[in-house]
Amino acid sequence: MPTTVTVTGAAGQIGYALLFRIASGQLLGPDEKIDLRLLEIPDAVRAAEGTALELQDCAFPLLASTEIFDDPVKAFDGVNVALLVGARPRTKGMERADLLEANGQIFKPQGEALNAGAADDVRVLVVGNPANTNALIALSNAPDIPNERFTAMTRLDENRAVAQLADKLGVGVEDVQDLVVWGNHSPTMFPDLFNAKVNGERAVDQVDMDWYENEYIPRVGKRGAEIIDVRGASSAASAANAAIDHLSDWVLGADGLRSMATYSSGAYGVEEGVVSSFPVRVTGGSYAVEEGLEVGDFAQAKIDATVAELKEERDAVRELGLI
Ligand code: NAX
Repeated sequence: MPTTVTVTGAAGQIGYALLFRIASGQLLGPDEKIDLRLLEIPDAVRAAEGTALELQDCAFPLLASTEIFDDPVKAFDGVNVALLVGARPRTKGMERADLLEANGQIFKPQGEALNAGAADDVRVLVVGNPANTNALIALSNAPDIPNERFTAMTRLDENRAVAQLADKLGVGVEDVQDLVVWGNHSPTMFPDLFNAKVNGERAVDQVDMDWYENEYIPRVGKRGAEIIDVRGASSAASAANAAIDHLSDWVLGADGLRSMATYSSGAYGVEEGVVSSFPVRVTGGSYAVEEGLEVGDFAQAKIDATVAELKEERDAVRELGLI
């Protein structure tokens, strides 16, 4: 039986960078056939149809079928892997509460639709921003699905952090291990060099603290804005790449620690009930928050600041009746 993979926002720029990689086997491996479902709003269905024509023209041996939907109930019926990419961007004059409300109108019904029809083994990755809180909205509206089946993407932040550190130290990205980011997918996220290693040695010992705090953390946190400034459009291929990394690690396993935003059970003092990025270890198709890591005063203050932002977002969507 093929695995059913649903991608929302399929006609968007991340969708375009993502679908071909999924269909070619980079998400689930070279032996897994895929029933691909594309979910879009009615106005973008035709563009999604165009992408489906191109998928057909690739003649991917693993792509068993491609279907297009504008109804989440149908798109998520029996889904095994759901990539929630489509979201409402912030437009001029929009307040944060408006943004959360607009996205609530997307992620609440999608959570309900997943609850109604997803397969028992469903894995959900929320990419659409504000990703952590959108994941919280979706999981809160899917009471029959265990919370740990919902994750939000901070892997792009992790990959950015790894690449920037490797560049600074003049090493390969493969020499950097266990570099995880904590907290929100926003400029407040915290890339942790205390638990990361470079060629087996503690990363924080190989950099200057002033560079770490005043150059590295802001550079990684504001990388999305830098891409928009230089490219004239937001990150797309790198975001799609991170989504593939996140889900393929979750399904197929990975060495070392990874960053995933997941429902907090209170570990490391992160308030229970927010969706925060944690260091996780993935084995046998499931992940667990790593226990016993070093969190000193510097790291704790950074984690507290990013979690404070998550709590504000959580309170705002609670007030709006979305969770
Ligand atoms: P685009 O605006 O190119 O595409 C979004 C697509 O979603 C559009 O085609 C739109 O029609 C569709 N859509 C809107 N509402 C929908 C609904 N209810 N059901 C199905 N589809 C719907 O945005 P793109 O550049 O692809 O980015 C998508 C999202 O990813 C944005 O929210 C963006 O902020 C977020 N990102 C998240 C990142 C992360 O690391 N977590 C990084 C990259 C990116 O910024």
